Amino acid sequence: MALIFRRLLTWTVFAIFLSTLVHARNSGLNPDSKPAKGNQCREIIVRKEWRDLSAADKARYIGAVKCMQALPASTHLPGVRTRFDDFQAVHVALMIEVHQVGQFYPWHRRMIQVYEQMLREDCGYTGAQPFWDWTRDADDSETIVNSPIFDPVFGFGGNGIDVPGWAGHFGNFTMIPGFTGGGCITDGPFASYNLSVGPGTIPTNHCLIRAFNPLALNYIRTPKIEQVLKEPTFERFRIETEGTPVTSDFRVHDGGHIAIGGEMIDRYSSPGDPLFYLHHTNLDRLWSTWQARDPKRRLKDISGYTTWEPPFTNITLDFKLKMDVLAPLVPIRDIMDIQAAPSCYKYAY
Ligand SMILES: *[C@@H]1O[C@H](CO)[C@@H](O)[C@H](O)[C@H]1NC(C)=O
Ligand SMILES: *[C@@H]1O[C@H](CO)[C@@H](O)[C@H](O)[C@H]1NC(C)=O
Ligand SMILES: *[C@@H]1O[C@H](CO)[C@@H](O)[C@H](O)[C@H]1NC(C)=O
Ligand SMILES: [Cu+2]
Repeated sequence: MALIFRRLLTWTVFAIFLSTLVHARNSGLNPDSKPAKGNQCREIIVRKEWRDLSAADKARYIGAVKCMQALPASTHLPGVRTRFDDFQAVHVALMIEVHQVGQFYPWHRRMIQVYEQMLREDCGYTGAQPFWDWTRDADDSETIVNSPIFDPVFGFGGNGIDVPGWAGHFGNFTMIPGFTGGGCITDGPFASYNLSVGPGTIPTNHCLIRAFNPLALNYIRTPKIEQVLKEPTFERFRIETEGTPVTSDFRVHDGGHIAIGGEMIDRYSSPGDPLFYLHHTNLDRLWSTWQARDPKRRLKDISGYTTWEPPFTNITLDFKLKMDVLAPLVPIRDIMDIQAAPSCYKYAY
């Protein structure tokens, strides 16, 4: 028995050693973006889909988010009371700088990684940031109300109460059909947490609103995912996944926001819904899957303008991502590879 255990231990240590080597080799594919040296990870955490977490791990994640909602704020942005609000307010403050531009994907990757790090360092969470694999809900059913992500105990609570005629605005669309709900959520761990940042840019004391929209599931099914993973350049991948208002119809990024509705379709204050992080983590997973199909090229492929308005500048790997006082500036170069510091995570699938 002891011998078997010792062999197992030796094998585990050996396997960890081996995977370090393999990763060092992979990073070496990338000579002029210099990740190796200072960017090696001590540990790579594994991000899992929400329903693949154990009940205990779900409870630990929700507990850590509630911890963020009880910690004092670090920024001085309008409306903030807690650390959770800080992230929402940073997104409000930077909305125009980080959407429909080259830094859309890198900035959201960084935002989630800083959020994950705070859950771990300041709230004792030991797992990784979970993601919401849209296809698990959208492929088989016409309605998402039964999704485990909306479980009142082991999830984030359900739809808002019915507000007849609730109409959402997202991007250039003045009215999107198909919403249900539209009022305050009434169950789950976040029904008692009023937001103070948003809606939009105006700090207001308000409940978390949801408005499920089953029509949006058309945009987040497997065929759409397979289609965007075939895009040959980052430029096309970025536009074809971020969607409106750059594209005239919705894409996967829009689809997840609209499917949940309410605060989630507010382009400024959507991180007020804790599900924002599961949705955007899945978008990050999509980008990293796309990158992994041709790492030599795609770990360096970045493009797009840096602003909405002229004079236009093309983004480069040296462009610095900011997070107010929540984290130091990092150049895009440093977050291109999720398995290098400061990111240090991977996806379970
Ligand atoms: C939360 O916001 C709602 C309006 O959205 C309001 O009716 C309610 O009184 C607020 N609750 C608290 C405790 O401030
Ligand atoms: C949406 O609005 C932006 C900014 O006003 C504009 O540049 C873009 O062409 C519009 N897109 C569509 C699809 O109407
Ligand atoms: C910006 O990038 C586009 C597309 O890659 C290219 O056509 C254009 O010449 C670049 N502009 C500048 C100023 O480098
Ligand atoms: Cu955003």
